[in-house]
Amino acid sequence: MSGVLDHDVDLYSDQAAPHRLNDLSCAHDRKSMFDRDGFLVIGKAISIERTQAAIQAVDDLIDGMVPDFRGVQFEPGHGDKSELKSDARRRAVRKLMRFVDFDPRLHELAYDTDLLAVVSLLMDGQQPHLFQDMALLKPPGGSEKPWHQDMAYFNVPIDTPVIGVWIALEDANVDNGALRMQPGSHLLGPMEHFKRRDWQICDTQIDRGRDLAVPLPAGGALIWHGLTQHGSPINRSDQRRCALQFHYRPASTQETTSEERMAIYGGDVRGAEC
Ligand SMILES: O=C(O)CCC(=O)C(=O)O
Repeated sequence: MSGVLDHDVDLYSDQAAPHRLNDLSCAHDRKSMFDRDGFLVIGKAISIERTQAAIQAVDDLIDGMVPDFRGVQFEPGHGDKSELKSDARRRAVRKLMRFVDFDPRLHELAYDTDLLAVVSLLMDGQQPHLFQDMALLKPPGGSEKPWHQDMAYFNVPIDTPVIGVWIALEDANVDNGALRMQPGSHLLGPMEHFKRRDWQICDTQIDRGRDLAVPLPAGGALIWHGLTQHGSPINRSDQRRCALQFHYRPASTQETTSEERMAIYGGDVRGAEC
C-alpha cells in the first residue's frame, strides 16, 4: 500500500548521478560499472517516435480503449474514479500492471532485442525472462515510493540476477520524482523490509546524503540490480512523470515461496525494530 503520507525532506538527495551512457550499445563494455554501482543510466534507450507511441498506448489503456484491461491503479483520493473525465483520470493514475499482452507498442519495448542483449549481458549471458511489467505514472502530487530492494518483492533464490529496467516516457527530474539510487548498495546484500508507508526499508537504515538522483529525458532508461536500494520522492511539481518498468530474471530461475522470502526480508516477522 502506498499512502499520501509525506516523508523527511532529506530522505532523498537531489545530487545527480555522474555517469550517463549515450545509448544501449554503450552498455556492452560497462558491465564492471554495473557490478560496482548496481545500476547504469542510459541517456537515449528508445527513439522519440517509440516513446510517443508508448505514451499514447499508456493513455489509451487509462482511457479504457482496451476493454479487457483491468490493471489500472489510482493514487489515494480522487473520489469515484468512474466519474473522472479523461484528463483528470490520466492525472489520477498511480500505476498500470501487466499490460504487455494488451498493447503491441508496449509489448515490443519489453522484448526489444537491443535491450534484451544488455539485460542478458548483465545476467552473465543467461537468457532473460520478463516476469513483471508496470507503468509508474507519478502524477502531480503522486506518492513516494519509499526506499526498497526489488528482490524483497519477488519469490526467487537470493542469488538470482534480477534486472530492473525503467524507461522514462516523460522527462523525469528531481522535482517530479526522478528515481534515487544508493550506489553500491547491492553489494551490502538483502535488507529487512517493513510495512510502513509501503513495503520498504526502514527510514533509519538509509544512508542519507549518499544517494544519487537519476534525472532522465523521455526515452532514457535506468537499469539496476535487484538488490540495489532505490526509491522516489513525492512528485512536488505540476508535471506527470510516466515511466515503464520491466523486470527480468534468468529463464532457468526456480521460484521459491513467500515464506522463504519473508525469512530473509521480513523485518516485522522477526520482531526487528523500525
Ligand atoms: O517509479 C517509481 O517511482 C518507483 C519505481 C520502483 O522503484 C519500483 O517499482 O520498484
